[in-house]
Amino acid sequence: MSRFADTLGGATAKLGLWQALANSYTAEICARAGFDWLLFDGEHAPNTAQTLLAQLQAVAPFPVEAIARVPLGEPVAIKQYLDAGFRTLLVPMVDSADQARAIVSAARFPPFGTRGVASATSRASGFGADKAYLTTAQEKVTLIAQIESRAALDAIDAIAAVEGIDALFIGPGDLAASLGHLGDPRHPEVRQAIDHAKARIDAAGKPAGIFALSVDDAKLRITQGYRFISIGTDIGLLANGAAALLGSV
Ligand code: 3PY
Ligand code: MG
Repeated sequence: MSRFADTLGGATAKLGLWQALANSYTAEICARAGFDWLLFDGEHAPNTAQTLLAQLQAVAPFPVEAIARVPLGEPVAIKQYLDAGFRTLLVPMVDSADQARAIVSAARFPPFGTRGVASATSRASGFGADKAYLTTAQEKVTLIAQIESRAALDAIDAIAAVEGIDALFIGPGDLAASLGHLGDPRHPEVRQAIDHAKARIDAAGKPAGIFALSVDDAKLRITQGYRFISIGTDIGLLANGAAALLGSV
């Protein structure tokens, strides 16, 4: 399977679904639906490395990219998630180029970085079956930095220029909060900031992704040239479906 970053240049945007139920059964159901990617959330959802692993295993038979969001851009979660077999990581709250460089370092084995070594005991290496894993792991990994604060907006050119940061993903919720509009990601100032961020990511020649706020917002983001878009959440589908069913009978 191609590296996720290498699939983002195609004619159509890659559409994803946010997984916040922290559940392998529902992950498997969602994987069947045909999304290009699913995001398993280690930042806000009640996940552990073990629940994330169960979800990764549940979706393995399907042609869907399993992306994991680490709780924070620090080495422990980055190595655990990569060792479990996630190839694509979304890192929240990346506010500076230094942070971005530290994230890249944590995801690469020496001499290219500082990732701790577990080879024969990691699922990522096929429990040792992939003899070349240590030297080829880096070629399979996609790192995505989240842009979701005023500081990140200020540093966006430098963050986007970091070698090893493959794509940037705008988080409207935290960005709104950081700009003084908590809970109002549709505020004009937030919209403007998002458009500015997208333009700077484009200028850096890197793929831009975003969390869409609604179906209409997702369609808008497609026309704006975002390369990967979260178009909904597992919780939203369940909550809306449950309420709609009850209301319709
Ligand atoms: C945010 O909106 O802040 C997110 O992290 C999700 O995209
Ligand atoms: Mg966020």
